[in-house]
Order: sequence, then structure tokens, then C-alpha cells
Amino acid sequence: MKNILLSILTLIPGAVLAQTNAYIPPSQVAVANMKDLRPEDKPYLKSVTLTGKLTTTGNSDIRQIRDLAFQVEHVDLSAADCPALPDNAFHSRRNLRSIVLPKNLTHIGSQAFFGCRNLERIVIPAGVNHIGIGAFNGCTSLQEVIFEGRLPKEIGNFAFHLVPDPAAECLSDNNLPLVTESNLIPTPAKQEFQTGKPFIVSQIGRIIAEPALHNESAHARRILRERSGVQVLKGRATLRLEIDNTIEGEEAYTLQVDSKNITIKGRTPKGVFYGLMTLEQLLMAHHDQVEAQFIADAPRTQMRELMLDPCRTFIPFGELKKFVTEMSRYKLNALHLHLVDDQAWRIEIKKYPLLTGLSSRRPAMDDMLYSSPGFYTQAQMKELVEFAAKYHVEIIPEIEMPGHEVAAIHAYPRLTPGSKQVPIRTTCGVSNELLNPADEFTYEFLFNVFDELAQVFSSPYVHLGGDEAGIPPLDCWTNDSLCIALKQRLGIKTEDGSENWRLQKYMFDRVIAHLRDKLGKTPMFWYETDFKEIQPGCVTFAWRHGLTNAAIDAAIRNNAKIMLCPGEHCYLDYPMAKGDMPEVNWGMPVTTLKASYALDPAWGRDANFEKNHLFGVAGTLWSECINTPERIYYQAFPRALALAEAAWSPQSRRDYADFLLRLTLIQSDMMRRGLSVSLKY
Ligand code: TNX
Repeated sequence: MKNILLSILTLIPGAVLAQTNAYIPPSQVAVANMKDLRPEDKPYLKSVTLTGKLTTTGNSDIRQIRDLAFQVEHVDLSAADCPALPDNAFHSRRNLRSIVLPKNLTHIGSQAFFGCRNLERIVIPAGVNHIGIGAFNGCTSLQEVIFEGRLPKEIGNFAFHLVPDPAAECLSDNNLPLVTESNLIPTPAKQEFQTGKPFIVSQIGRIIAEPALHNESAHARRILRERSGVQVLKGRATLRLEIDNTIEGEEAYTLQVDSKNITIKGRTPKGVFYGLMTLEQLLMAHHDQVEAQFIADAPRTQMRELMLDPCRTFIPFGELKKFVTEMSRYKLNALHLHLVDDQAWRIEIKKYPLLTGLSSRRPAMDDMLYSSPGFYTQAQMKELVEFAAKYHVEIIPEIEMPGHEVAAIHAYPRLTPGSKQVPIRTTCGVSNELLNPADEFTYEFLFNVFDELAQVFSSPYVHLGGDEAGIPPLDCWTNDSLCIALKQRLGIKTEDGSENWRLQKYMFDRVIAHLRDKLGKTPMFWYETDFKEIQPGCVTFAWRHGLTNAAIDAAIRNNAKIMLCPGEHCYLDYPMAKGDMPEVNWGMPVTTLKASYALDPAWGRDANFEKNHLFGVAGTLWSECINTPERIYYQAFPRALALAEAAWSPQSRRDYADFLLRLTLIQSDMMRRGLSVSLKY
């Protein structure tokens, strides 16, 4: 009887509604402005008609359609008053299928429809006189572009570059003019142009490489095909790839070009690979010839990393691979994955299935009230590690402790003092729920997690987080009875209120011992001033604005290494200019391209510091506000290029004005390959 009743109810939707009294958000609306809608309805909209005078800066109507009405497929602005669509207006709205532009429109900003891959048709109103750079770049489904009036006076480069193409322009007869002598980023330690005829690429007949360079030889063939259109090797010239033990430095290489040979030598396959990345950039300038020259190059710092945050916004697996290939072009050698945070746990742990079972779906992020589900399996991460190795990029996993762990605590409440039940965090900021250092369950959990990850990630480094553990820091340990008892047992008693920091040291020491002694890993963590004793040999990350000197002093004092990622230079999640994306954020400062470039990895310290303590440079891409993979590139580039040069090139070879000249070609190349870069510099 119950079954029959149920099936009748499901046949009459109204009846079900009446039964459950559920509110169904509208999928179609017509209003004057976005502010006329309920915030919780915005994520469900499929079709939006706006008829008012539209706002275009800050938390504007346009930004709200883009970032809040995430699923929107149809936008009708025909009755709206909006003379200018701002830059990035509908950036990477993958779901957008149709849009009717405002009648009074005159200006379409740069990258306004970047990557709207489902947009099929666009009618450009008669009054439009400007279409910005890359406005419709990557709109791969765009079949029809109708101009109601005359062609606009200004149409920016790549405005209608629909399909990504690595080589199109390189292979056309009009090579881009070189605006500077060299177009290499990062600029090499030494580059000498020589007299004599250039090497003609189409005449290449052989690639000679020893078996140890099998992978590099495959990259060489790809580069020749993509950059110079060489399909068959049939000429007399030679590309030689050689291992040469006389070259100093694991990542160093030389590149010699004359009319008959290009010879790339490295002490290791990695060095040879970097020589090839340099060759690829040389071929961007002239696809068919390389000027006679000699390059001898080696990095200034050992670790040149970017950090991605798939927690706040999940990053589909395939995107990680793509990002690795992009990093490797600029000789960046480590991708740091921030795998857990308050908002989600994103890595499969076989022993603790509830981590991904309950905590891998971030329900909302600040005003963006839609979920971001997803996690990586261990099999995927192994695949990534192997893939990245072919590009000489190392994958460094990060598991935070004791803070930024709400997602884990949500799944396993015993991890926090009092076994408190906590929901997944849905806003940015700092949480007060921490792991419990006084319960053995916490150590069992962490050791099991790290043991599993050691089977997946071959990198000798593991990042332990350690940042922002509550406001005030570590306070959830103050009144917990287990924590109080442990402090007593350990004899921790201070006058200066540092008891909890000492407890943190106890916790870190135990985890570090496990990582080092059992797993052979070197721990890394984010520097916090009050955490005074860094374990010798560890790597601490200087990230907080204005605290780099303190972090460096602490690293020197404790005989540790230091990674530089100070917010002033390296936080690529911050806007690159005022008003640039992300227009709405938690109050981020601006990090200009010039500021990123100005990073001195030695931070004004002496040669001893550089030799013995400086580990490298990292750029971070926290994803509270980065809601599509395309926007990762927009935030990262071109600032990551500035950091790549800061980390690689000798200080004496660096010059911002020259960097900007070299950037023009590389940036065009990125746009041609369908990537988004910020142009606000
Ligand atoms: C601070 S940087 C954090 C992150 C945020 C970031 C936003 C660091 C070690 N912690 O949790 O995502 O600011 O810029």
C-alpha cells in the first residue's frame, strides 16, 4: 500500500511538493539587477535576464553572474544599460551557451569571454568599437560571430583565437619580430651570440642521444614538430643530446649552436631537459632557424616551486598534468599540492575512508554558494608523479597540522580535543578547531596517513603545514584536560604563555621523527614566529608579509633551510592590480608583476646564507577565490615567470625592463596555446 502511494505521489510533482514543502529555487529569472535576487537562488540559475543599469566594478552585476550564478547557460542583457563589459566579464563560464549583449554596448573588455567553451553564437551590437585582447579566446564552440554594424575599430590580438594551437603563428611566414636580443625566460646565466651562419631547423636529419636520454629525445621530437613543423628528419644537420660529467650542477646545461649542429649537454637528463626548454623558447622567435650562439646556464636556487590548493576549489586531475607541463617550460621544478584544509580533504587514504567519504565536498565558499566536490585517488597521484618526472617536476604533498584540519576532524571527531563535532568550513579564514596533541589517536592517524602517502609520492619532502592554528593560536589546547595533563607530564610550565607552542613542538618532533627515521623524508612547514625551534635540516617557508627577516634568522639559528614565498612577492592568489580578478576577496593586498619580479632570493643576505640556507622560491595559488582551472593560469601568469627568473637567473643578469620585453613573445605564445594570463601590468 505504501509503495502504491509513493508511486502515485511521484507521478504528480505538485503532490510531492505539497508533501515535503520543499522550496524549489527558480532556474529562470528576469530582474533589474543581481542584487534583486536571493543569494541562495543564484547558484541554481540557468537563465538570467537583467534589465537595469548594470554595475561593472567590484561586486558588480557582471561579477555576480560570473562567480555566483555558476551554472548559468543563457544571459539576456538586451534591455540592460551597460556600455562597457569589463575585462574578464564572463571569464571561463564553461556553462554559458548564449548571451544577448546590451544594445548600448560599445566596449568588450579583454578576455571577457575567455574559455566560454559552450558559447555557440555571438551577435556584436552595432555600437561596439572595441573588442579586447583574447576576448573570445578559447571559445571552441563558437560557430557564428555576427557584427550588426561595421567591424569594430579595435580588435585585440587573439580576440577570436578559438582553438588552442601551439605553433600556428610560429609556422606562419611572419615570425613575430624579436623586440629584444633574447626572448628567454628565465634569462640564462650566460648567452653569447656568435658569428657564423644560423642553424636551419628544417635541415635536421638526426637526433643523437644516448639511451639514458630517451625521455629527453622524445621531448626534442615533440618540440621540433610543434615549433618547427618538422615531421620527418631528412637533412644533414644534427641535434645532439649528451650527458657530460664535466658540467657542474645537477640542473646545469650548455647549448651550442652552429650551422651544422645544435649540441645540448647536461650532467644529468634534467640538465639536458632544461637545455631543450631553452631551445623551444628560441624556436618561438624563429621557427626555422637558430642563431649561432653558446649558452651556459645553471639555476641560482635549488627549488623553484608553485603551490596549488585543490581544497578550497577542487582542481580536476587532468588539469594538474597540464599545469606541470606549463611549469616545466620555465624551469620550475616542484609542484606543491596543498591536499587538506578546513574546507575539504582531497586525497584518498585507504585506512580512513571517511576522509574522502564525508569531507571531499566543499559545500560553499564565502558568497559562492555551490559545492566543489572531488578528490584524487592514490592511483591518480602515482600517475601524476610519474608523468611529472618526465618533465622533471617533483610533486610535494602537504598534510596540514595542527590547524587547517577541520575537514579531517569533521570525518573523525576524535582528532580534536573533546571529540567535538564540527561542520566543514564554508568560508575563508582561520579555524579554532585543531588536532589533539594529547591523544595517541592523532599520532596513529598522522603516521598512517604519512605511511600511505610515502608509497605514493616519491619526493623526499613532505609539507606539514603548521600555519594559522587558531585565533589566538593553539588556544583550543589551553583548557582541554588531556592537553593539560600532557603539559604536566612533559614538565611544560612557562611564564610567557608559550606552553601551547611547546606542546606543538612536542607534536611536531614526534611526527618529524616518524617522517625522518621511518620514511626518510625531510619535513617542511610554514613559518610562524612563535614556533621558535625549527628542527635542523627542515625547510621552513617564509610567507607572512614583513616577517621574512625573522624567518631567515630563525632558519639560520636552527640550521634549517628556508623557502621564500613572502606574500609581498609570491602570493599569486592576490590580484595583480587594483580591480583585477579576484575583484571580491577577503581583503587581499595587490601583488604587482613588478613586485614579484623584485624578489631577491638572497633577501640582501650574504653568500653563506645563499649557499647554506636558501632552499628556493615558491609562488602560492590559494584557491578561495579561484573558481575555475582557467583562472589558475590567470592568477599565476605572468607573475610565476617573474618568480621563475628570480629563482633561476643570477641577480646580475636580471632587469625588469628587459624582462617585460622578453615577456611579450612568451605571453603571446601562452595565449596562442589557449591559456589565460593577466594583462594588468
Ligand atoms: C594564508 S599562507 C594561508 C592560507 C590561505 C591564504 C590566502 C598560509 C600558510 N596560510 O590558508 O589560503 O592565506 O592567501
